[in-house]
Amino acid sequence: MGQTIAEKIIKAHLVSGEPVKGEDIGLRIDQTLTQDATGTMAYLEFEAMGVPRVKTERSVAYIDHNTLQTGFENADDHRFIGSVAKKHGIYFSRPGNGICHQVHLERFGIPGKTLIGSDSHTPTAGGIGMLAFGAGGLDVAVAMGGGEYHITMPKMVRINLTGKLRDYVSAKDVILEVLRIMSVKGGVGKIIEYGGEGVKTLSVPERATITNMGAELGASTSVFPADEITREFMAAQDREADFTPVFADEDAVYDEVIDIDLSTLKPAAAMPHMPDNVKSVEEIGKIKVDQVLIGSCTNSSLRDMFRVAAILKGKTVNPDVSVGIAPGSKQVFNMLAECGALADLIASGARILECACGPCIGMGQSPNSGGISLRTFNRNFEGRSGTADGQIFLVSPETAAASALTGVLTDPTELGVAEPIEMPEHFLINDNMIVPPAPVEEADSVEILRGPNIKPFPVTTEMPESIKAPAVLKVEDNITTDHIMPAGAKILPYRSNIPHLSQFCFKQCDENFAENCKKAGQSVIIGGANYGQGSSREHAALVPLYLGVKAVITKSFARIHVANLINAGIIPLTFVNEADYDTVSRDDVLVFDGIRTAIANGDTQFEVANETTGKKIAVNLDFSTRQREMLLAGGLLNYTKLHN
Ligand code: MIC
Ligand code: SF4
Repeated sequence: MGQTIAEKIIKAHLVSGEPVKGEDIGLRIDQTLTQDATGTMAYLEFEAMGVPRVKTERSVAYIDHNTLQTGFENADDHRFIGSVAKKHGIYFSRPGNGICHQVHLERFGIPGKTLIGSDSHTPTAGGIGMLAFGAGGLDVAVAMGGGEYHITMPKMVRINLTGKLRDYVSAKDVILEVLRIMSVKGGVGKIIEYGGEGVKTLSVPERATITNMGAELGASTSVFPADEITREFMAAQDREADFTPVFADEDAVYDEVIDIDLSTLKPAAAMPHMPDNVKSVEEIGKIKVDQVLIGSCTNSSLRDMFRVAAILKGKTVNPDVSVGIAPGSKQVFNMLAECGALADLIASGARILECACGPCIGMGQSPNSGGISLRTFNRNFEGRSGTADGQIFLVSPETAAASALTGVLTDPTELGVAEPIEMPEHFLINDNMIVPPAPVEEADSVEILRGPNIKPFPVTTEMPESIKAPAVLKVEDNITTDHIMPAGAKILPYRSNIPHLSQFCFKQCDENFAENCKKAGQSVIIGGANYGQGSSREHAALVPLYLGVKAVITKSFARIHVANLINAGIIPLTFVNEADYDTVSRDDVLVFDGIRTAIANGDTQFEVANETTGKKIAVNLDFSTRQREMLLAGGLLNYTKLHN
């Protein structure tokens, strides 16, 4: 039987388990990446493991998230990461060099290899045929130490692309269509592979836009074949030697097939406040716009910037719209400057931002009260922009640029025929902002620079035999990690200071969450479906751990978050009967009598007693053997220590 792309790469990297759908498998990881908002914690964890030098083929530490330096915290964390990188064999991409996923695609990604990154959009590298997963910092630390990365063998979905996109319809519209079809839960437990004749019409950056937002589907990852177009891209990056073709077999078998005819797609937008709330721009109509932001790891390539520059050239942005543009990398920025397109952007009145995540993670550029903001980003969760009532629409660079001129949401196909975009045969290669690690013989003398913002991470203890705790919080479906542990300019600087962060936990859902947890000592959270979707931030598990959360019971979990909970030693449970969700109320006291023995014995179900109502709640203990051992040990760090 033929194999899919993912099956081939998994087989070549399989260290433990059988690649049977639903089974736990351990993979050898060739490359890792971190960014600064999750990196400080990941490197503290790596240090705690006591491994002197990374064992991967390539590990890169990027500084791209916390670049707004309103105090010493971010700058200190950057210096800490830089020094750890130097000492332990990690390449360090300095602030200003660009967004991790964009730079990794340009300079480091290799088709057919595996990559994990402490950022949920790591699957961007699937655009060049890499099997790339977003993961918690601790998983990345373990992989840097040479450990396996564990996932549940996913189902395989094929998205069959035919036809060709019309002028001014773009890759963003493709992934928005996939989101419309599959929803933010539709990708859970699946790898999405793109294939078909239409693939040949898409450049590498366009493919990367599509794999990037596979994260919003909840998918394990997304991947394109590595073909002649990939080879050309890599050759233009002076990296042809790293190219290997990667294809699915003709007779590969998929669990699900979705057909999309590119030529029928229209410019689309994801409306507030979910990436799957998709309608065509035409259907939404010409609503007035207050802000337009172009950039982020989804849409900040040279191709995207050229398209925007061509639309804005010789024109002025609408007087009522604030327009910001952040090129994705120094390479993109530099090339825009050299060819004069940057001058067109500046002349139009756009505000040029540094090449970093910036407004995507609420680091500046929050919109006005109730403001409508069109963004080429990937997430429009409520409050993420930094303005609680901001209305964020996710659109393509073409739609963003056209609307920046008119001041209303505008279908860019109204612009008529698009000038073809000439991509350079050779990108400008200058890696002077990537600092290589110190040679092994000098590593000992590298001093780690630790600022006062770095606080130790919460201590985990072995799981007790029984737990008795109140349900301090009950939340709905689709709770994101932005709800659990908000980001933004005011909070992100404390990513290495869990005690300080804890006061912001779940603030959007319950002002007094942190206080209530502290009062209760230990506690339980009740959630709906797809709990923990969105970011890979392990802080959404570490902070509840610090606050005494012992278990989370939900209808279902998002993949990375459930792994982070287990890594932190918090028990993730799902209702056997979803209707039981309605039988638990906030503050009910729940008793988990004999939970340790049940998990140790390999039981697949367990009864939680609701002491307040007298009812019993059946929950699933849906864990692999390794996950059971981790939970019993009190998390991955304790487990790793036990097994080394
Ligand atoms: C995000 O887009 O939410 C982030 C910031 O990149 C996160 C990582 C984080 O929370 O630090 C992600 O997607 O993993
Ligand atoms: Fe950065 Fe936004 Fe991409 Fe996250 S989604 S890596 S914050 S640009």
